[in-house]
Amino acid sequence: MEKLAVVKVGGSVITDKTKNFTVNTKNIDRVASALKALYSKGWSLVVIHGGGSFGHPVAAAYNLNGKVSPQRLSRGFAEIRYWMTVLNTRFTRKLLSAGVPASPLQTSAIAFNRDGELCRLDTRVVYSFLEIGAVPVLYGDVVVDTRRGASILSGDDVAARLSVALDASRLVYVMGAGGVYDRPPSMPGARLLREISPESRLVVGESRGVDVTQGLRRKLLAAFWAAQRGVPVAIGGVSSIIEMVEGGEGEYTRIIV
Ligand code: IP8
Repeated sequence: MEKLAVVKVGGSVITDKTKNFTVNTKNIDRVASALKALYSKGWSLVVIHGGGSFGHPVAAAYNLNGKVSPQRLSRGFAEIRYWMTVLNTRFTRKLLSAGVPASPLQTSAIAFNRDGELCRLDTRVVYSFLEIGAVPVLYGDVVVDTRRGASILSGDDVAARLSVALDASRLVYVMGAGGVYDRPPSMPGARLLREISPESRLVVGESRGVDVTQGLRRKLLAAFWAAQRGVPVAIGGVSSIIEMVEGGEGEYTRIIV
């Protein structure tokens, strides 16, 4: 498929990570209008969003990535599934209103983890959505884990895996900070890095709010994994979505391998 972009929108972009179950309407509107512009220009899009203040606090409360009793596990599974569906519905509604044929696609219905790592993903469903011109909207989710019962699957990993499986022309990570900095962006003198490679020496700080999937660290590993398999990858803020997908000049970070 020509002109296919996989776009992961961070939970820190579409929710307020400091206030549980709160969406960031302004940012969602900005994401929606950028995606609409790309769709109108003929881009096929796969969108994946993160858990933000809907998924992460609930996953932490039920210790879903640690040791839990079977009762806590099934209850936690159900609660996270519920809250991620709520966030996905609210996000998708906005995309639809902006004119993007966004179609919710439950990640846990097509993915399995093994010991906390993605081991199986049915990409045929995603591909068939694209074939009819729909924009599948997946998300980081709690999934069945063949060893632990259930565990968290980050949207960062789903995005990387899909971009390689679907041979995407671009993988884009949209995050709250406008890209990758040489040190945490809140530190004085922090500088946006235009290019990074797996060899780059970075000081990665802690994410704001609760983050059970290790924030930037995990995102970079996923980004390097896809780039090493031939997918051009960019990481940046909401204002650079179009440039990142089209590969134009802009204030964002490219992955070089
Ligand atoms: O925010 C995690 O996805 P991410 C999803 O993309 C949950 O890492 C349920 C915490």
